[in-house]
Formats: sequence, C-alpha cells, structure tokens
Amino acid sequence: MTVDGLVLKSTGSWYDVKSDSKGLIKCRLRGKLKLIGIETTNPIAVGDHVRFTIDEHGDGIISEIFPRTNYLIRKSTKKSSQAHIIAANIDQAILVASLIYPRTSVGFIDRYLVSADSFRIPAKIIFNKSDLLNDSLLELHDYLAKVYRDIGYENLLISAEKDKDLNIVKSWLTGKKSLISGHSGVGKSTILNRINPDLQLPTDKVSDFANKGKHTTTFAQMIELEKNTYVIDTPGIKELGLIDMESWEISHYFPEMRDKLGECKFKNCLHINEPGCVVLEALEREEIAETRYDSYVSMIIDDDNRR
Ligand SMILES: Nc1nc2c(ncn2[C@@H]2O[C@H](COP(=O)(O)OP(=O)(O)OP(=O)(O)O)[C@@H](O)[C@H]2O)c(=O)[nH]1
Ligand SMILES: [Mg+2]
Ligand SMILES: [Zn+2]
Repeated sequence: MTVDGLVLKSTGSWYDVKSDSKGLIKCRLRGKLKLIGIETTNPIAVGDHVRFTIDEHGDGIISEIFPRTNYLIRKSTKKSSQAHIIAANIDQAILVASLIYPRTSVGFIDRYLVSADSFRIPAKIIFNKSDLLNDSLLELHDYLAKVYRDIGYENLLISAEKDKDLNIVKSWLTGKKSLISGHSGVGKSTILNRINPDLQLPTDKVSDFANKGKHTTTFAQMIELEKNTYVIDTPGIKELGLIDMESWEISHYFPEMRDKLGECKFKNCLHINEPGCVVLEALEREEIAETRYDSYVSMIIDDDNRR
C-alpha cells in the first residue's frame, strides 16, 4: 500500500512526512531513488510531496517525488556549483526585515526579491520591530514602504513584541505554504510564536556582537501553523544565491525595469552607461528608485566577479 504525504522536516537521511491517513511518519529514501542524477546536495526538501510505502518496522520508504511547482535553492558554498534545495512548492516568500537591531540592508532586500522572482515565488516584506524605530528610521521605513509598494511588493510594518498588526500577518499566511526568511535576530520565530503560542519555537536575544544575532533556528522545517497553513522558518539566510543568473537576466527580475527592456537602443543593454537606455532615462525621471538601481548595479558587479 502506498501513502502520499508532505515533507515537513529533513534531518540528514530521514524525513518527517505528514499524511492524512497515517499522520506523521519517519521516512527515508529508497536506495535506488537516491542515485537518480540530481545535482543538489539534498534530493528531497521540505515542501516536497512524496509517495511512500511502510516497511515492517513502521518506517516509510519514499519511492516517488511528485513534480515541484517551484523550489528555492542556494549554493552550498560560494564557489561550489552544487546547490542545496531549501524548500519546494512554496506559495509565497516572506522576508522579515528590521531597520535596526539588526539592520537589514536594502541591498539584501532587493537580492532576496530578485531571487524569489527568479524562482517564480511571489514575495512580500514584513518590517518588524516597529517599536524600536525613532523618527528618522520611521521616515526611512515610509520611503521604503512606498518604493516597494509602487513596484508591486506588499509590505507591512509590525511589532511582534507589541503585537502590532500580527493579525494581518496571520491573514497573509492562512491557507498557504510560506517561506519566512530574514537575517538572524529579525524576529521570525517570535512572529510565529505570537501567532501560534503552542509552537514554542526557540527565540534568542540578539547578541551584542555586531548586532547580527546568532542562529537560533538551525535547520529548515515546515511548521503546521493551523490546518492547511504551513510556514518554513528558515535559519537566518545570509545570502540567497543568484544561481546561474547571467548579467543580462538580472533586470528581468526588477518589476520596474521588466516592461521597458525591449526599448533600449542596444539589445544587449545592461543599463549601466549605454546610450539610448530607457532604464537610465526612467532613473533620471525618478520613475525607478535610486536605491533599487544601486542594488541592481551591485548585483551586476557581483555577477561579473563570479566569472
Ligand atoms: N523590540 C523588539 N524585539 C523583538 C521584536 N520581535 C522579536 N524581537 C526580539 O528579537 C530577538 C530575536 O528574535 P528571534 O525570533 O529569535 O529571531 P529569528 O529571526 O527567529 O532569528 P534566527 O532564528 O536566529 O534566524 C528576540 O530577543 C526577540 O524577543 C519586536 O517586534 N520588537
Ligand atoms: Mg528563529
Ligand atoms: Zn538599457
């Protein structure tokens, strides 16, 4: 008899798989399946839908992985060509950012949005720790909120600590599988604990060292927030790799550039200093935010450095 289920957790070669009929079953991969040429360090990730049989010990043996609607990968190391699948079949990627303690940079936010877009995962932004914002940081927030809203990214200012607007976060999550990402210490686990106090995810004081926090959450895990609502609280991801992305491709993942791309004078325009560039013209007219354009340029430079 075969059972279909959803992978909630992966710990080395064992997987926690949830099925309607059997509940939570510990599964491993059938030996043969492991050998199929997959160029990632992990053949199965949280969010995968799998089919398995149950052996005489009550363990599941996974025989099939169903096709993924999308998946999020990151390079195992900077230089390595091998990739690690963080999660599969994700409805939305929610970036938790904080403008202080720790400060999430605009460059990081933009990189994340580009990555999510390249994996065809809709992204949203939560600015957490509103209780810590002084007037100038509030002003920065308002500026960024508008920049991102104008180009189609929903965003929200909350305080997990003070319970401000967590109900909106909850409504974003309901009925979906969401990836919750962000630097260590921005409050991902705190947000989830507030929404569902039964979770009791470990949270930690942001360590004073460089205000960067330390990783309290150590492995990707899919958490059932309520029925049919799942979240993946990923460990403080430093950098979502821009996997195999060519320089010319990067502008396709900037919504404010995407529509104009065919109109530049040169077909292979990188929108840096070329004549007749409609992206530069839009920047000049302030239709493209300077912060966004700066992020774009830094991604192009990084991309060049990888070659
Ligand atoms: N002032 C303030 N502190 C908060 C808020 N949300 C979370 N914190 C604190 O920030 C610290 C880090 O929170 P966590 O929830 O552990 O952060 P995380 O994003 O899960 O971090 P990792 O698991 O390491 O990736 C904890 O001390 C929280 O109490 C907030 O809205 N305001
Ligand atoms: Mg955490
Ligand atoms: Zn151009």
